[in-house]
Amino acid sequence: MVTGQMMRKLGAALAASLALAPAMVAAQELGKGQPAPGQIHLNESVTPIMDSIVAFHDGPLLWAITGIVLLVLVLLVIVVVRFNAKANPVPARFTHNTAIEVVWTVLPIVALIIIAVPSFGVLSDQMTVPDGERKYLGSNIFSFGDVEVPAADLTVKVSGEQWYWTYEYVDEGVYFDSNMLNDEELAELKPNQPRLLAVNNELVVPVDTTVRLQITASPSGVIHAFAVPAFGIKVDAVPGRLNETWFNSRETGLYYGQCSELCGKDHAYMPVAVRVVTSEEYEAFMAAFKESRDYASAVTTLAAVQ
Ligand SMILES: [Cu+2]
Repeated sequence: MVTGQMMRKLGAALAASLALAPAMVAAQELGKGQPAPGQIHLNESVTPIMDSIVAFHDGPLLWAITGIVLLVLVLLVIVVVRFNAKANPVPARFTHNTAIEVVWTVLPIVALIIIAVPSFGVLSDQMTVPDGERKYLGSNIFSFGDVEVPAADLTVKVSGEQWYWTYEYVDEGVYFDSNMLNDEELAELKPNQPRLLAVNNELVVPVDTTVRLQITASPSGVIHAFAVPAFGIKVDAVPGRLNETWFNSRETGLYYGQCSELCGKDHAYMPVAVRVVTSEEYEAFMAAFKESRDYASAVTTLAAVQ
């Protein structure tokens, strides 16, 4: 019988997903700064912006989508049970019902407003570079902002090229290119780093420092998008336009992201890698970089990425 088979398949799928659950938890613990196999939640947050995104997702968004899915499921079950050909051999002939049309217009509007209110707060936080005065939402997205963030201390200009990123420390006047490592280079240079995410030159920034990002793309190029999930950043990189966002990472480490705008043939091969180091390490790196104007020799002041 078809239903029996379906039930058995459903049971098997349920058992499989339960068996996967411990693996998922372990995978998430590994997943700081990068995705992990079996991961089902967002990357671990290390910035106030990502805190608010996680709180928004786990709070109003999850409740809203769960409620909507259950409501639609109940409506579908009612339709299937009460209005199938056997239970309801003579269908009604009417095509309009003003009351129900008002309800199914107004209810989605209310749901969207409930989602929009905290969403706009998070969005304006993302787009407003800290001046030291403004307070940010952080994980309490229903506050009017109680997280203090220091004013931006460092400006990095990011440019999307075909197909890699360039980074410029605007105030220091030094810049470099960042290219993905292919499989041979990865095995040789950084064997413990993730495939398709590891790069030759990571962007180096200090911990607990507000970094202003100015994001653009090559004038003769196409639109890219600069994204680092653990920081809660995703901004379009548009030729001829300077978009701004910021992050302030509270933890050192290596954080990966990817170009998030379909930009062309190597869209999947232009990852973002940001290395957050202590301020002493950053000072030494930057002094060496300004002196030599060569990223490869400056980065030797830091421990090697393996
Ligand atoms: Cu791109």
